[in-house]
Amino acid sequence: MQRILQLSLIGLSSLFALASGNSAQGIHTRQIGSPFTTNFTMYFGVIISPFHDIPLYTHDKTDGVYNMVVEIPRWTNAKFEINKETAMNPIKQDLTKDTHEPRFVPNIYPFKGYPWNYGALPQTWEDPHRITKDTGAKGDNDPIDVIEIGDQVGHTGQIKQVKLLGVFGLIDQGETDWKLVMIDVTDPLAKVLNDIDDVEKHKPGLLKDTARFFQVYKMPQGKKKNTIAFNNVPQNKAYATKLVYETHEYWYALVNGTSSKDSIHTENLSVKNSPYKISPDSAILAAVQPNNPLPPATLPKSLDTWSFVA
Ligand SMILES: *[C@@H]1O[C@H](CO)[C@@H](O)[C@H](O)[C@H]1NC(C)=O
Ligand SMILES: *[C@@H]1O[C@H](CO)[C@@H](O)[C@H](O)[C@H]1NC(C)=O
Ligand SMILES: CC(=O)N[C@H]1CO[C@H](CO)[C@@H](O)[C@@H]1O
Repeated sequence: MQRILQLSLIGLSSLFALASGNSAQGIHTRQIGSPFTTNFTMYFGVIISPFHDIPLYTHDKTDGVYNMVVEIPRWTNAKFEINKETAMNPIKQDLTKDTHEPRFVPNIYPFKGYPWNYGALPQTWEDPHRITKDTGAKGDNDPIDVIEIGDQVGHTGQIKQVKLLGVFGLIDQGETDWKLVMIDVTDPLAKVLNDIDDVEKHKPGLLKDTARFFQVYKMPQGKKKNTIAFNNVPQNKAYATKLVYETHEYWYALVNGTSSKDSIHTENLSVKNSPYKISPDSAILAAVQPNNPLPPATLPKSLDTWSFVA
């Protein structure tokens, strides 16, 4: 399996248009439109899919270090995410279900936006056609989510190299939505944080408050309190590692044409045996608008306030 999934980084580097070196961290982004509007779109490379073409493993399967795509920087509210329904899966701001306006997560007292850098692991997929045994709920149809607990405030579109510490089994509105707890390998604490128990030792309170955040963060919009599997207790690194491998297999079955992709865009430039592989001179890539970053729109006034939930 591992052999099949391994990507030729050398071949890929030309697609990535790397600034230097051959790591995924050097990937350029192309921005179109104003942040905090429905137009905002951030593409990766010239052009690749951050969902399918950025390798999951930074080195190989054995060292526990992965590439993370940062979607939402710490202390911010805009719900940026890898967009599955757009070709080449750029980052866009999620829209509210009812009014189709850009979605913001409220400031849940005492938090300001998201209390950690938030994003996803590329080349993973929580298969909605499968019920997860330990949660009793189906997958949420997204790449697996990451909370990155290091000191550095990240930026949207950043590729971080992160190590795995554990995982929360969030059941978000009836779907399994794992939240991996990870730390940037360059963080001063990365060397002493090796498993979930180390987090409480060095960052007391963080896990407990993270559990509460996920339970209540949708309540201000009138949604039910979320539940967390295993009585709100995060699982350890060994458990989380198995999940990453499993969601990586599910992703591979998605892009190799085995699993039904439904509305997901699976075009990619690098996945071996993928019927969705396209060439760098494809019309799909040529159709992407040129770089045209515009200044951000004004944030909603509601983001200057706190929401209190019982
Ligand atoms: C989005 O882009 C279109 C076309 O360029 C423009 O007419 C519209 O005003 C933009 N919308 C926002 C919210 O910026
Ligand atoms: C597709 O991926 C799945 C999951 O890894 C694997 O079992 C299957 O053999 C693969 N099929 C092809 C044609 O590569
Ligand atoms: C979904 C999609 O765009 N699939 C395309 C992927 O690339 C192959 C080969 O270029 C095409 O045949 C598919 O239509």
